[in-house]
Amino acid sequence: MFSKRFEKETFKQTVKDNIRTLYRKTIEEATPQQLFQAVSYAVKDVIFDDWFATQKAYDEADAKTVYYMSMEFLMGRALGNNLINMTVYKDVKEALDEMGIDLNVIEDQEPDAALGNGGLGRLAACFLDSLATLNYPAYGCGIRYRYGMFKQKIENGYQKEVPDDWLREGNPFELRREEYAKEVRFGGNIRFEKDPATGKDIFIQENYESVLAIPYDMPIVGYGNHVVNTLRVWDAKAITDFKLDEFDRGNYHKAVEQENLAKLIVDVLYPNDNHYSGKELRLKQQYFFISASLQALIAKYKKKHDDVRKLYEKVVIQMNDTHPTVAVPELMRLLIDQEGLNWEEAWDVTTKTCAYTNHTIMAEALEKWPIDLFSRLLPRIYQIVQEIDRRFLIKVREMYPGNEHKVKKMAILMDGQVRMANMAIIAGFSVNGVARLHTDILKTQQLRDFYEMMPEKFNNKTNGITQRRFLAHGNPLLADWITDKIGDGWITDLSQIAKLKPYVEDETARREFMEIKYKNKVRLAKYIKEHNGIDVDPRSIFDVQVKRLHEYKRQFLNILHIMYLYNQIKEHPEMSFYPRTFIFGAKAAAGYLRAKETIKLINSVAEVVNNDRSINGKLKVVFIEDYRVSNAELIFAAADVSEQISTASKEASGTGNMKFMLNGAPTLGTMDGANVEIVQEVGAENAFIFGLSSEEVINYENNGGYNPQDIYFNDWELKRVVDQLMDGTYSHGDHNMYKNLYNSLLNTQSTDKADMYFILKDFRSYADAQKRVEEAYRDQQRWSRMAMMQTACCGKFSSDRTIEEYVADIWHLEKVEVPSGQEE
Ligand code: BZD
Repeated sequence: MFSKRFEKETFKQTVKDNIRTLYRKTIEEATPQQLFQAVSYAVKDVIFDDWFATQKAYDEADAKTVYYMSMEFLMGRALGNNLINMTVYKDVKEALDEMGIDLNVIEDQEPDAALGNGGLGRLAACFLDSLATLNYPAYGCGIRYRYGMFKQKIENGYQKEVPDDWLREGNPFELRREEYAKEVRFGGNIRFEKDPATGKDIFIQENYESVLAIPYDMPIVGYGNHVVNTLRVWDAKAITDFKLDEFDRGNYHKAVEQENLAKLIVDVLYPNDNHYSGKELRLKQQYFFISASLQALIAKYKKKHDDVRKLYEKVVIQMNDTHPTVAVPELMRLLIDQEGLNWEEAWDVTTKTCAYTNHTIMAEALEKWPIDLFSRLLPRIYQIVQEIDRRFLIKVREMYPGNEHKVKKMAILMDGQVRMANMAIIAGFSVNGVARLHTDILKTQQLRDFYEMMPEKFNNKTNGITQRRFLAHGNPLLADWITDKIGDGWITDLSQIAKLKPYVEDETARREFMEIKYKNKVRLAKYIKEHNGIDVDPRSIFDVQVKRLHEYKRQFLNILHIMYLYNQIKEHPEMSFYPRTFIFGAKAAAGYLRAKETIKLINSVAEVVNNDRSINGKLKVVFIEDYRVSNAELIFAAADVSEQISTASKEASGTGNMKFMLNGAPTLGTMDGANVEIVQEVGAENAFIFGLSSEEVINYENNGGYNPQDIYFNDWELKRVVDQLMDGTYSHGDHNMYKNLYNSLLNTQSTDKADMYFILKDFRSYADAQKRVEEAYRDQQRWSRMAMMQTACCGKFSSDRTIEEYVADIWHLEKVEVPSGQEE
């Protein structure tokens, strides 16, 4: 149907047929949700033909495949993106229009696949899109959480978490593959025997619990190339079926337990980002999907190859942070216990197959499992970890004789804990950071000992984002305008967007660019009105900070500055002030007190400021509820200013920064993560940079911090803002509402250092940068140049570029051409 030419009438008929067979209704009678299902099934048929053709082409090419192992894939919605990548979005829109159906409304029926927290999970999704678009054989491997990232409701200014029942209406784009189910075992004890025939040790796991892992495959459509890769997410099911007629006490209890275990394992995504919680269930989730994925990939390899010692020639495993690191000992186990390799052979395979990406330097995010928990849950795996550690420490002592300090820092097992990052580095053949600054900090600070011992492993892969979702789909007006000017090559080669640079000096082009921005602001204003009931003026500056709520990301700095501006406007009503709309979107981990208090503060400031008629609407504050991939697409398109204000050295890369840039919003930020590279591409004159450098921050930290009281008592305007946290201004007189936030700045009641994230220290520099934003915006000619330069200079930040670097330096894959599945 979509092969060479899209056949509109056939498509329309298929949608009608689907409505009739699925729901026994006519188009007119169908609900929007039913229409979404019917359209999706029509699309899915076409995708499935290409899917099988792709797998066949890969099989024939016997191509090396990357397995991207990740606890998170933050996919967002599939329908619109699939249509974009099949290059039929406009055709389908037109066909549906003729049937009286609005594609936008249909798309809005689809729940986001929110199987991730934030940057790390969304990066995995962008990578899958790029891999398929670039013709590389790839699998994403993860978990099919029953409940994804919670839905956020704001009640009385507070965040409330609501379960995300994303599968309620069924997922039209998934395929259950019962025939590829794998068993995964937990707990019990290990007995070992000598094999009388070979004399080898055999390890037998007894008294274990087990679950059956069932894969669901989701198609990942490449752009315009008929490639359809696979995201494989695992569901869990009890192995012993409930046979009530075989009822007896022991069996019954065991059956109930296994049923519960299976349900529990895949029940819910842990909603913590950049924070390690140490929950047993989390480790179960990790081992569950890793064991199943590795069993499946070895079985697939063995269909075509008989020597598993050469696995690394056809398979590479990328571990997305340490969460999948149990892949190292599990691969060792499968190779030794199931495939009969000896230790040296298995180690050779494992260390040539596994690679590790680090996403954070935050100490509280490091995974360190208590040994007693780890060894109880994964007894055989623990034995293998002990042996990996033992052999590694021999090497450390050889290289650094007498240096037990090194041993202590680099061991996997230390102080009763299993340190997953150390294991990933020791076993991985590649260790990469996600932006240049981040990788440099890893080498010189966090992972310095490892870097000194094995520098050849370390490399940088600056993150990127897919322009297909965040421009072609999210900002169709700008996408069409760009294609008009420079052709559509940018869709698969973002470096071509540099061809826009000459237009920066073209006044008409600049006016058109700004008109598109304005229309996107109107679109967002409408969304805000519908969802928040707040009127915002699309002529005001849209100043946006959307990302997870975390202290190091400093939403607190942003809102303190808004409180400061409000004081100024009240005090000097005559002062010239360009109208601003401050837009926030952020979810806080459910147990993160200060983060939740920050949300309440933002909403309270919004309430006061938005309802103060005396300021003539100069200032508006909006907190967008339930920030997620689908509304992010609208938000990036409408932003004037991109707030990237993390404490320097803390944000490994950031990827939202790149999405704003793509959509023409200059960065207001610190020299942190990928901001550094953004500034390099766009030029310092086209960014608003402020604050301490990462060296300065690290310096303070190594010398016990700084004293925020010095600033507090010497800057009365800032002191007044901080005091307003406690004086009831934003709490209807309640003096305790923000005490955790207040204390985090100045002291005292807490065990943390005061102002750990240098908010007061950076405040003045931030306020100055904000002044420069206002000045720049007032000069619309200057601003339009600056805005256009963002889009024109963002070529580097495509995930296509990132993936090509992974391929060239780490994965060594080859492209496979795929004929259309429709043409057979
Ligand atoms: O990864 C993020 C970093 O904070 C960003 O700087 C970076 O751009 C992206 C992509 O590399 N890290 C996360 O998003 N981390 C998590 O979400 C996470 C989830 C569970 C446990 C620990 C961290």
